[in-house]
Amino acid sequence: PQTIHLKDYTPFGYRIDSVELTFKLHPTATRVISKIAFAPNPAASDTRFFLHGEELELISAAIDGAPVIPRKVEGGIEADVPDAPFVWEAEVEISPETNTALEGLYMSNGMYSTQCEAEGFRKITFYPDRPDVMAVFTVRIEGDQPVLLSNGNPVERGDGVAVWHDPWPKPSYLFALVAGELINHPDSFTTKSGKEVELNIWVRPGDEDKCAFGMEALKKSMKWDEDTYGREYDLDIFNIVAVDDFNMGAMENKGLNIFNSSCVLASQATSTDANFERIEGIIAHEYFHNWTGNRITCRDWFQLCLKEGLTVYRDQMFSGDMRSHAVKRIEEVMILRARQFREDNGPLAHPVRPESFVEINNFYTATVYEKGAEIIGMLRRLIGDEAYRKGCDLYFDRHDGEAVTIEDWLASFEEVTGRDLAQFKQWYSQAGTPRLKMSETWEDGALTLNFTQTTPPTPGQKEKNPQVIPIAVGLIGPNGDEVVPTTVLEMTEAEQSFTFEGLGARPVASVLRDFSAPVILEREIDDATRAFLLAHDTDPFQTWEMGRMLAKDTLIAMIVRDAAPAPAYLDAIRAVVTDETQDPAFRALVFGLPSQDDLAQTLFDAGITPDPQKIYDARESLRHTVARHLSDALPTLFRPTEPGTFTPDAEGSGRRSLSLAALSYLALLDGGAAATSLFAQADNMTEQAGALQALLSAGLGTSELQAFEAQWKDDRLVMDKWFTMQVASAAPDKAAEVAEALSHHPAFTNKNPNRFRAVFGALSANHAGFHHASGAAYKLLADQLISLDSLNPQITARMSGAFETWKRYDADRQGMIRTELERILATPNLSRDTTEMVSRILS
Ligand code: DPP
Ligand code: ZN
Repeated sequence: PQTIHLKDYTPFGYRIDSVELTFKLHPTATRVISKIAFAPNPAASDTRFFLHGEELELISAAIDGAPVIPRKVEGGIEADVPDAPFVWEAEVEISPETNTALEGLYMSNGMYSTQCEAEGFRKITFYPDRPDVMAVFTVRIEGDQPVLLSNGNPVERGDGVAVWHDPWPKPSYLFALVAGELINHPDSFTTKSGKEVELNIWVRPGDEDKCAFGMEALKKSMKWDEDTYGREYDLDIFNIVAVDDFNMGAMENKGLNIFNSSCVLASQATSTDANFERIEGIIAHEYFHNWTGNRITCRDWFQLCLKEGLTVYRDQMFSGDMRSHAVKRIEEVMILRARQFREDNGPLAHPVRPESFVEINNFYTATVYEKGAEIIGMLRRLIGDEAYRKGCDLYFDRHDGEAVTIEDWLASFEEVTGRDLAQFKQWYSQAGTPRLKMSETWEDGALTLNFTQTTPPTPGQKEKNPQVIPIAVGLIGPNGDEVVPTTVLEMTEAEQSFTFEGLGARPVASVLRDFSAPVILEREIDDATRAFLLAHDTDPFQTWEMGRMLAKDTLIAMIVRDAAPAPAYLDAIRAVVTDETQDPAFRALVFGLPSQDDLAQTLFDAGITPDPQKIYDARESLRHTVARHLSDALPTLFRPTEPGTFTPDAEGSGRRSLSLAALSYLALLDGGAAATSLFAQADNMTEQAGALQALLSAGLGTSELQAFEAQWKDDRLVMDKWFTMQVASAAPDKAAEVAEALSHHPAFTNKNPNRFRAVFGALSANHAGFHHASGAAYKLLADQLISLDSLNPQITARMSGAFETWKRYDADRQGMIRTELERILATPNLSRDTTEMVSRILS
């Protein structure tokens, strides 16, 4: 397969004045007729007329009305064209029903749907399928489905036909079409300039009672983008469609967002609080793309973070405004560390703006998304809120309707601030997580913080330069009062010191408040100082972080030295979780233990080969100790929601998360009595699933598991939870067996990405089970990936990331994993997606 390089970018030789598409829908023989007005692009030097096309049967083609036979070339076709504007016409045939890759036009449960990002449009018709070619589309759909949707505004809605016109120029990856028997949940929104917009959420019959929450989230998002960024919606209609078979979470197609049903359908009985929170965030994310992604898009796929990092940042701020910034920030850091730091530490590490790729689908990563969002947060912290908003306004004004680059984005901020962002820009080009070492000196009322930054080598990048690191610091006096409020230190050198003068007594420094930069802070700090910060810091992230470090150190000592759990940790968490003055959601977060994967990475970083079984045993042992230590407090902390009072808001969700955290410890003491009764009484999925989870993780719950299946066998999304919970809570020596058995369950199918992930995503997330010494889980996952690859390369490639941490483990495990990876790679006709991923993991 061919490697594509950022440095090789050249503009396309033609611009497009208009696109007219006609779809004659048929499950195995859909006809797509295209009429495209091209004109030479004066800005381009390469005049080759190449159109992408894959898996298309060409029926006919014509240029300016005269039939032509284009030349077939790798990945598409070429033709000789006039040196003046011309009209290209083509008719192709495609087969949506047999399209299991879920890319292009495909069928899912009897409905037609599309997914074109990144390069799916080339499976629909011949086209310059690249984001820098933007055009105005008119789409005619002929089909006997009652609902026929595409982008833009409806022009004609008749029997068996619909015509849609999208006035905003867009790249092909934002094209969408949906046809099926769908029911809408309608509403409307009046924009700040008084324009009324029709809103719809379209679902399969039976799901119409699960749309109200998503609709509220959409309206809040529309309002928030007006209030916070001054961005207004720009069409007469905004449609959202729920689709069962979908590779991603959702897709921001212009005016027609398509969602994985798991990311939009919500109800008290079937969705957990975490589902509600995620749905609200994803609806916002896709809506926000209308400006950051659609109106202004990416010049090429190397710039993916331009729209994704920024839009993730925007959805994070939205969720913080809707819920709690403190809790949201802690959750973001947990995800960043679990996914992005993990990626950055292994063979798949890559810059936020990669320099080359084989298959772009492999770069929809935690690095592009989550680290991309952190970069926006750092930029804002460095230049301040006002300059950030001014820079955004300038970016929107200057580039509306264009396909641009990271350089264009940064130039807007350089202009409004007069700053040179050249060094800052390295956050986009340098892979790897910077290590920030800190020491302190205290002399004559002055506290000096000395920092050193280094970034370890990553694939293809041995040498690293110092980066710009905003370090938010506050100082707490010995009596617990804050003596210096949060100050942002701007580190630009490899080594740098910052001094705070005129201090009476030596304060304790609270460093990297709000996790002000995506770095690993290495700081000598004793348990007493941590406990002091945990009790007195004004920064919620730091208090949580201190609790987390105490927990981690305790676990590491238990794993490495068979130490007993540290009293400092046990006392500290008791103080926080029983403190009724604090937010229950925050207390629940402090209650949670670090993940096994996190502990494995920490051990590896300390030069110790992680033993997954030992990690599991230590964590289980600590769970029992915490349960006993807090046995008096648990019954009061466990407070089930009064039947009939459920609300899916931050307040209710926080209360339930603390209560359920308590329940999971209680289940270790009471033989499952409290959980069993909650399971029977709960009127919401959060508590029903939480009770079942508590039972399963205490080794109980067999009959509840059966009852759950009987109750929910007809609900696809709830059944995904049923599959996941069993694999996630299986004992290390049983995990592969449980997953294997579930893969033979009549409701299992590898054609539905949600179901496949429910079982095999859960298997790879069960750390001790996946890495069990028998190697059974490695083999099972490899078998599954090999059979999935020919159906759905995108999901196969993504899930092969389960092996990305293989170099952490002992020689036996490494040998077994290498065997499986090589076996996958030797599969005949392995997809480009999986070939690239597995090769990178092995290298
Ligand atoms: N649908 C994916 C997202 O919104 C890709 N654009 O992030
Ligand atoms: Zn996105």
